[in-house]
Amino acid sequence: MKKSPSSGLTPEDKNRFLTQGYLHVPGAIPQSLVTELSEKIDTYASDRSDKAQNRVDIFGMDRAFLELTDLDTILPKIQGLLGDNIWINHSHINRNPTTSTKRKFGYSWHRDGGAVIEDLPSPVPLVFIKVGFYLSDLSEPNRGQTFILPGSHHSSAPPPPSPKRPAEAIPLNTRPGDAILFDFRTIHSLQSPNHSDMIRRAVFIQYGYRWIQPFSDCTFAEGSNPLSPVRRQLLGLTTTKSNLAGTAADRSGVFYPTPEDIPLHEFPPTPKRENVILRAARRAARTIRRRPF
Ligand SMILES: O=C(O)CCC(=O)C(=O)O
Repeated sequence: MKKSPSSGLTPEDKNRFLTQGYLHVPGAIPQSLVTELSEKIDTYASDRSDKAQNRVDIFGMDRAFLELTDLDTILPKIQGLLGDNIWINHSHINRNPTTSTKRKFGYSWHRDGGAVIEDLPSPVPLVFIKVGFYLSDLSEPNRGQTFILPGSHHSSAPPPPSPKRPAEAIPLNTRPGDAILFDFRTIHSLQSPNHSDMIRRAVFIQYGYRWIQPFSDCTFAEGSNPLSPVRRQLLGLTTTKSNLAGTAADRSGVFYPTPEDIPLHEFPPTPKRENVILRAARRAARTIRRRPF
């Protein structure tokens, strides 16, 4: 696994993620983005606004969601855990109004990944990480929190039956703008009853190796602003062909990445590159100040 020069993942983060199977990142996104994305979720889920909704392909819905893809609070941590040969192979928004008391609630305990868990021998390695961005205030009980079984990524025991909540399950109490990185092997619930009168809104983005297929449509809406090289990689738009140094033609850059496949090698900018950019910006500012009007 190739790591970026500065991974943004502290030893404490790494230790917590590896032992617990998840990592809570408070204040991962600014409040202005929380407000904007909450409004977007309401817009795209307005046809059945009284029902729980889970809709995929969010960059195809609206480019505003792209702001979540390369956050410097999150992406360097993903790079630190998975390396740079990654892309986004799944995304969805969840909108959960007050839970009806008429139907019995099932927690739907699960690991992510479906056949990945079924097909690979145990212990299954870490091949993707899902990030949950929580936009609503879930710091009080009974607001539809995701519950998690810490450490269950190390076990091959099946998830518990749906209606029960095991004693060791803990709620992920988050504030608007917090993110949770989920090891896909960690058992978690599909939300929990929302007995408050507020709506729970969350966005989920899954980062995995580029050689893993999409879990759902991964399109993106056209717009006038070009995508940055890093976003192009994360959306699967940088794939080249390699000739393996002249030994064999036309091998996919997904498996044999060339430097053009992986702009993430340059992210986040190294301090040296940042200094060059800063110096150039300061020079430009001085020139502008000196120019006579
Ligand atoms: O909405 C949630 O609480 C969790 C979503 C989830 O389990 C999933 O996307 O796999």
